[in-house]
Amino acid sequence: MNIGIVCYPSYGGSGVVGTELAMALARRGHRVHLISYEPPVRYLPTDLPVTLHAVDVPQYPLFKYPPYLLALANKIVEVARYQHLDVLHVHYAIPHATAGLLAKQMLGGRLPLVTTLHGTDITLLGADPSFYDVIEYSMNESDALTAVSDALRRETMQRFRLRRPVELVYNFVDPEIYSPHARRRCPAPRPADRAVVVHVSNFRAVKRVPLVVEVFARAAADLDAELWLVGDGPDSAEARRRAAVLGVGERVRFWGQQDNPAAWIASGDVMLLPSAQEAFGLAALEAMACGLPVVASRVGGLPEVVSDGETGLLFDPDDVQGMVAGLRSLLLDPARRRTLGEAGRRRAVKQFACRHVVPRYEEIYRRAMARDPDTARQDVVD
Ligand code: GMT
Repeated sequence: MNIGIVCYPSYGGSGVVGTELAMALARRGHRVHLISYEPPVRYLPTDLPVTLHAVDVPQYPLFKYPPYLLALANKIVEVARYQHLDVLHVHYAIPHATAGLLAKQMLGGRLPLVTTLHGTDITLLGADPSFYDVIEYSMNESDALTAVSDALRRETMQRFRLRRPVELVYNFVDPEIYSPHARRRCPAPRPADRAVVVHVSNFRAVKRVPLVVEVFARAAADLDAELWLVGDGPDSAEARRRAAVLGVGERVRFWGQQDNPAAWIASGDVMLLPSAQEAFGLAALEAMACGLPVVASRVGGLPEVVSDGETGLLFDPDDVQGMVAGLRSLLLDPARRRTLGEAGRRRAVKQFACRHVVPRYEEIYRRAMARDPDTARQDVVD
C-alpha cells in the first residue's frame, strides 16, 4: 500500500507512535509518506521507503494565528495526488482528522481516512466546547476510528455521539530495540552499586514530574539510589527546584531529551510514572519491554498496559504514600524487581510487539479502502 501518515513531530506519544508505525509499515514492504511540520523526533534517516513531507505555513500580516489546518490539508492533497496515496492515517484528532477530512473532500471523497485517537485530543480538547463539535464531526466522517486503549475507546463513545464504532488498537513496541540489552548503548555509565529509578516524559503538567522527584526523595531518603529524568518540557525548572528543596539535588540527574530512549530506560531498575492522566502510557510499555517493573498511577489505559502486582505496582493518583511505599519496597528487593521486570518483558513481547499490532492497522486500512469501491489509486491522480 501507499500510505500517508500525519502526526506531530514533537516529543509526545502520538508523534512517536505515528513515526514508529511509519517505519514498521515500511519494513513490511509498504511505501509511506510522513506528513508533519518538521522531521519527527523518532524519525531516523533510513534506506526504508519512508518519505518526509514538510508542511510550511506562510506568514502573512493578516494572520494573527497561522492557519496550519489549511496548509496541512493542502499538503495532504498534494501528496495524495502526486504520490498516489491509497489511504491516509492521521494521529491525534486536532487538527489532523479535520485536515484529513478537508483533503478528502477536496479529492472528491477519494481518500480513505483512518483516525487514531491518542488521549488528550479526547480527554482535554474534546472536553472543551471550543473544539467539541469539530472533533465529533471529524470522527464521524473518518472511514475508520481507532483508540489506543479500551479506556480511551469507552470514554470517546461516552462523550461523543458517534455514528461509527471506535476500534481498539493498542500502541506497540519493537522488542528488538526496547530490550534489556539496550543498556549497552547508553552513553552515561550506570552507577555501580546504586539502584536507578528512571522517568521519561515530555515534562508536561499531566506527567507530574515534580511529584516524581518527591516520591523518589521520600522512598529513597536513606537508600543508595539515583533518579534519572529523561526528557524536557514546561515542568523541568520546577522539578529541579523540588529536588533542591527536598535535599536530593545530587542524586537527581537531568539528562534532557535523548535520541535513544531505549538505552536510557534499559539502564534503570524501576520506571516511575505517576501521571494524572494517561490514555495508554507508552513509557510504561517501553520500560516493560526493557525488563523494568513500573510504579504508576491507576489511571486511563495504564492498567491495560501494566498488570498490577505482576509487571508493576499501580496506585490511585492521589495515593502518594502508596507510591512512596511501593517504590521503596522495590528498591529494597532486587529479586522482586527482577521477577516483575521479566514478567513485564514477556507481556510486552507477547501482547504489544509491533509484529502483532501493525497488521491490525493494515487490516483497518484495507477495510477503509474497501468502503469506497471507487478508491482506486488512478482516481486520485490529477
Ligand atoms: O500528553 C502526552 O503525553 C502527549 C500525548 C500525545 O498525544 O502526544 O500522549 C498521549 O498519546 C500517547 C500515545 O498514544 C499515550 O501513550 C499517552 O498516554 C497519551 N497521553 C495522555 O493521555 C495524557
